[in-house]
Amino acid sequence: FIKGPRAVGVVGAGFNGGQPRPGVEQGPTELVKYGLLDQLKTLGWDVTFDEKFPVYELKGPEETGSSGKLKNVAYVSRVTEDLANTVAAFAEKKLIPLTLGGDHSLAMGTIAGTSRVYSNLGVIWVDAHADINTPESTDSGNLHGCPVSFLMGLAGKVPGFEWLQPCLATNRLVYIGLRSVDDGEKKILRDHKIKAFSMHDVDGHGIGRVMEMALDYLGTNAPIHLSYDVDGIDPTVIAATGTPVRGGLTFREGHYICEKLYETGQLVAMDLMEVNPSLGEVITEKEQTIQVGCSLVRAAFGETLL
Ligand code: 4U7
Ligand code: MN
Ligand code: MN
Ligand code: MN
Repeated sequence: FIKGPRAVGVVGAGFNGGQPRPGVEQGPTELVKYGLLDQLKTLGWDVTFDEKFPVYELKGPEETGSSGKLKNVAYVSRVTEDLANTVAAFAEKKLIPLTLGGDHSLAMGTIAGTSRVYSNLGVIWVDAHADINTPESTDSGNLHGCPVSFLMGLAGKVPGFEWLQPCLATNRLVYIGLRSVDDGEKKILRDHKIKAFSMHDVDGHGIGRVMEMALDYLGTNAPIHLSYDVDGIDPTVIAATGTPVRGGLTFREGHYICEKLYETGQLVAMDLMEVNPSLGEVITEKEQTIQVGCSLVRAAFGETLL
């Protein structure tokens, strides 16, 4: 279905500076160790990889400084700027950049990179979270919760991030899978009328209809960048990720999104983010029962996902 050459440029982005849990920088190494590159070759893809594979090291303590609430500003900025150049170079050569994360702050780099090469780029953002906090709205200060606002220019001018100019219009992104959106983020989504299919919408319409609506919204000829945070999928399937949230996409729903995009031939880049091989929480049946009990009562008393 893919038009043009079947060539993929794999970028290993072992990086954890956008959030506090170590281990996510090992995501790309583990994916490759498992055989991902050979699997792509078996599918008939010509696979190129970036020589920076696999880990983005911290240069020194000066990179871990804060700006307001935001943490590790210089570190995240340096790595994402570098990543933008790598991704843009692959895209210019008509390779499909496949970036293996690493935490989701990396999407500042990947989407900035593809947006340089493709005009009218659309983004499908699969995630439990909206990742659209601004320097003002963020509680955690973790930049993996902020990439969308930076890309859209909603973060204002952030000292240290001069390289990143607004490159994604608020009407060129669609979310799928949301179920843990901060109050400040809900307001941003409403104010800018950003297209979002929460898990409630996936339940109501089915994933087939959701994808139809998402593609219809972005345009059937638009190049599409898929930014896939594995925590969009339910923790019963994807446990080894830093910010799991129950009630996510099933194994099949998660795959359907990818399959449908392949079928359209519109996929021009993909990120697979937030794989943290060192995590995977075992929760007792008692804890789970109490948590789900509270969650059911909150749902019956007006808690909404968006
Ligand atoms: B991820 C959070 F407060 N919204 O800003 C934040 F809930 O890339 C979580 O989607 C962000 O995993 C999660 O820290 C970022 C929090
Ligand atoms: Mn997430
Ligand atoms: Mn994310
Ligand atoms: Mn996460």
